[in-house]
Amino acid sequence: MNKKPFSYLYMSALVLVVLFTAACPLKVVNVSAPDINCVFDPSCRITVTDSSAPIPIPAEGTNFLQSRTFVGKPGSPANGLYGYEYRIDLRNAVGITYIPCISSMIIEFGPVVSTLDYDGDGSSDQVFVITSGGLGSIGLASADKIGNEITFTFSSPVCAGGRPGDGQSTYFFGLVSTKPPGFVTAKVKETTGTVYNVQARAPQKCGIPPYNPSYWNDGGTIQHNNNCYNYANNKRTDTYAQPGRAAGAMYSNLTCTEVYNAAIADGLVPLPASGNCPDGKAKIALFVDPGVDYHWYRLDRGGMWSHKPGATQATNLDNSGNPISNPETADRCGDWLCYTDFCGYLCCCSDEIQGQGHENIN
Ligand SMILES: [Ca+2]
Repeated sequence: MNKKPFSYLYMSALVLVVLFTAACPLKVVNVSAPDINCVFDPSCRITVTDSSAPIPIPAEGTNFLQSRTFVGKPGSPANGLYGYEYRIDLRNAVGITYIPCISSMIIEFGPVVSTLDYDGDGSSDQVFVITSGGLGSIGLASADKIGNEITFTFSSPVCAGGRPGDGQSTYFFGLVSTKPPGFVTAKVKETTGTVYNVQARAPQKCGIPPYNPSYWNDGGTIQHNNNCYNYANNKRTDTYAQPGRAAGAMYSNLTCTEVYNAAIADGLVPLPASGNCPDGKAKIALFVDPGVDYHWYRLDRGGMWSHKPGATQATNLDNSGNPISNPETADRCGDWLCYTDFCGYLCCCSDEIQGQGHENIN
């Protein structure tokens, strides 16, 4: 294990990390409906999926956070991208002991598409607010991104009313991702400072990586410090990650049961009976050479499997030099190691980008 001395080089790396995680204001523009739909559909008509969840503020009546999603159609600027719109509606919420108001909302959204021109002024934008032709009356003061989280601060507090129908709603505000929707927990903040967890929809964090061995086969730091478990999870740690170690539950014997359970302790989930991983997760397979070693394979976006034996190069070939359509039938025996035992499949939160998987492994 290489331990690097604490150095000024390391300190400057830390400073850089801090700079890159600082709040980043997104460019917000006002738009009108149905014009905004033309960004997503050549006929300017979009088909939407709506969901909503109540916000547990101290109020009677009804209130909700609405999540609206749609897909960019061929021939439109947003072809193949996913549109997301949100709206907080307190119009029919009635304060009980006081009139509650909401000041901001935080949602884990991930990368925001920044190449589309929503207001038609010729320059690209990141967030749009539908200030005419749609519901609501309150816009955004700002949208700030820190890491994967975006804080939407409303231009004025969104308040319940003294009787049904007297409360307020935000306008729809929207943004675009390359990833399809999944359920997340948004944080909605009252002006009192109280934060409420509310179900919403946002881009799925997980994704399936393509086979791209050049990232891993650098002949240096990445290749030599990331093993089959790193590769299967598509997460570079440079620590030769061991199943269960990050969770303090590392295997102690090289058996299927122990290594499989150690991976579960890391947060990976057994493959459902359907055979398909949920929530955009990636499918990986575990084998052991009992008492000697374990080995992992991953299913890439193209439908074929690949692996990275220890510190050697990532490859999509088995030990006989054949492409791997099924790791259970692949040749898994070499001169020294023979991974005879199939332990099962697991699902992990990988990513489309090499090395950027989201599981907490180490
Ligand atoms: Ca613009």
